Parts: sequence; C-alpha cells; structure tokens
Amino acid sequence: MASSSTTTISLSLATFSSTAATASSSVTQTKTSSICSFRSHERTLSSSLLGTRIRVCNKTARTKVVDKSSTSNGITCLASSSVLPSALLFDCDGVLVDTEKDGHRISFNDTFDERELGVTWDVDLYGELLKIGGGKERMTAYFNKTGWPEKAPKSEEERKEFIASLHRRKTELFMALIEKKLLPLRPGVAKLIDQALGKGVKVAVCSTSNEKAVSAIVSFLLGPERSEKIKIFAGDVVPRKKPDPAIYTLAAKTLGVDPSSCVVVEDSAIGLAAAKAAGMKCIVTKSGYTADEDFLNADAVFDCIGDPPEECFDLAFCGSLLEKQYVS
Ligand SMILES: *[C@@H]1O[C@H](CO)[C@@H](O)[C@H](O)[C@H]1NC(C)=O
Ligand SMILES: *[C@@H]1O[C@H](CO)[C@@H](O)[C@H](O)[C@H]1NC(C)=O
Ligand SMILES: CC(=O)N[C@H]1CO[C@H](CO)[C@@H](O)[C@@H]1O
Repeated sequence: MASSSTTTISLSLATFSSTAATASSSVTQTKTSSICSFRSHERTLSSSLLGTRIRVCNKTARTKVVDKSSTSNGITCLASSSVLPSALLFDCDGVLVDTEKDGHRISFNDTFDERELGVTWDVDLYGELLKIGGGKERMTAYFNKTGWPEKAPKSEEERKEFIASLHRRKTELFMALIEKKLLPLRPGVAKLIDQALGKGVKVAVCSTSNEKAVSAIVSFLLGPERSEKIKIFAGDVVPRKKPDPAIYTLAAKTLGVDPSSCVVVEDSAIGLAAAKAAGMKCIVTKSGYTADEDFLNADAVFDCIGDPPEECFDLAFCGSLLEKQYVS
C-alpha cells in the first residue's frame, strides 16, 4: 500500500487506541487532524510511545496499523504527496527558548542576589507571579505582599526608583544571559529551522515582545548562519499585540506568502489565538508556564519539537497539516 513517495512523519501519542486509527476505511486529513486534536486533549504525556509513526493519508489511501518494532505501537496512515509550508513562523518566548523560566526568572534572581535583597523566585513562585504583567509591576506587587526588603527605601517615590533600577539591572543581566549563550534553545528548534531552510521554506520569528531581546535570541542562540536567513517581526512593528493576528498577518504579507500555507509554532493560548485568527495552521509546543492552558483550537499539541530519538515532529509533519481535506 505504501508507495515510494509516501511521507512519513513521527508523532508522539500519549494514548491512542489502534481502533481509532482503523475505524475509518478512507482515512483523510480530517482523520489526521483528529488524531492531533485528540492528542491535544491529553494532559498526561508519556514518552514511552515516542516513535509511533503516523503517515498522512490521501483519499485513496487507507490506514493500517503497523508494528514498526516491538517497542512501539505503530499507527500508520499513508500519504502520497509531500506538501511543504511556504513559511514556518515561530513565536520567540517559550518556543525558541523558555524565556520566562530560564531567562527572566534567573535574571530577577541574579539581580536580587547582586543587591543582597535575600529574595529568590523559584519556578513555582515565578509561575504565580507571571499573572502580574510587567517586570516592575511584578516586583512591586511581590514586595507589597511579602514585605519590602530591609535595603529598600521607605517612601513610595523612592521605591519607584528602586524598582526601576532593579529592573534596569535585570534587563542587562537578561541580555548578558543571551549573549553568553547561557539561555538554552528548546530541543528540536535548530533542527526544524535547518530542515525548513534546507528546503527553501521561509522562516520568521514573530513576537510582540521586546525587539532587542528577540533579535539577540535569534542571532546569539541560533547563530549567524541561520539568523541571516531568518526574518524577525517583533516589538512595536504592529500596533496591537497577540492575541491580535496583526504580527502574523504582517509576516505573511512581508514574506509574500498566503497565510493559509503558513505553519506557526506557538506555546501559549494567546499566541495560538493570534495564529488562528490570521488563518494559519498552528502547532503548540507547551512550555513551562503554559502547559495547562487551553489549546483545543490547535492543529497539533506537543511537549516540544524535540531532537531524535525524542523527536515529536519535523518539517514533514508541518507540511502534512496543510494537505487538503478529502471528505469521503
Ligand atoms: C493517493 O495515494 C495513492 C496511493 O499511494 C495514489 O495512487 C494517488 O494518486 C494519491 N491521490 C492523491 C489525490 O494524492
Ligand atoms: C503597592 O503598594 C503601593 C502603596 O500601597 C500602591 O500604591 C501600589 O499600587 C501597589 N502596587 C502594586 C503593583 O501592587
Ligand atoms: C530558586 C533559584 O533558582 N534560585 C537562584 C536565583 O539566583 C541566584 C543567583 O544566581 C541563585 O544563587 C539561586 O540558586
């Protein structure tokens, strides 16, 4: 049944019963999407089934369940075309790097440490504090609640300046973390970008956060060779931040591609909403502080992009999301 031109994509499935895969005789892209959205409902993930293979089907192809090896329940569905996205668009924070957990949090801690304030924000606490938007507001609210450090001034006016100076230092330390490459890229990011660039798929990073930080992340962490081929849309290039689709619409327009042929990688519900409102396909790779958000609208949801042997998806999978829906 499998033809030589069949595209194979690997996908991690937490729990997936083979009955679901065999149920339909003419397995269509709709089925593939339902596999992915089925997957998106899963909260408990297991890497034990990594390696499960799925092939995207066309109208005449049928699914069959194939045991690729004794260790993986292979669910295979066949495709004969290999569509590629015209552009692959990445969010920055949480997708390229887990900026909040591994970057901003560390920089706040380093600042508090340097100023000997006797304060540290651990991963859980920082997750709570993220509900307060803005770094200065976050520190102020925290000190308001837990008490101001001994070293902090007493008047509200001076406290404002104290917070502003902590925030300036925190921003410097954050940039230094990137420049020294102490902020790790998430697994699979470099691989997927290389696959895309290698096939002539346009790659862009679309973020409505600070342009300077986004550019630094791309150039320092992805390196000069990749970054010269990656277009960045960041900061105030659009008037409205995500979930407004403006940043993605601008990217498609500037790159000269149709939004419906773009695949977006996001990590948050807000980013997902922006991508879908722009008419794009969207894969969610969950990050530290977004894992529990609602991603029902996503075309696929994974823990990460991943590098082999722990790969969750690759460029062929991104392309498979664009295949026409054949309704039998
Ligand atoms: C679907 O796959 C079959 C078998 O691989 C192939 O012969 C056929 O041309 C494909 N159809 C489309 C619409 O891609
Ligand atoms: C912190 O407390 C001050 C003084 O009560 C108040 O003016 C300010 O709005 C509070 N800020 C935050 C972010 O909680
Ligand atoms: C909980 C935590 O990550 N604490 C760290 C905050 O930053 C200081 C300074 O780098 C570290 O010493 C702490 O371990």
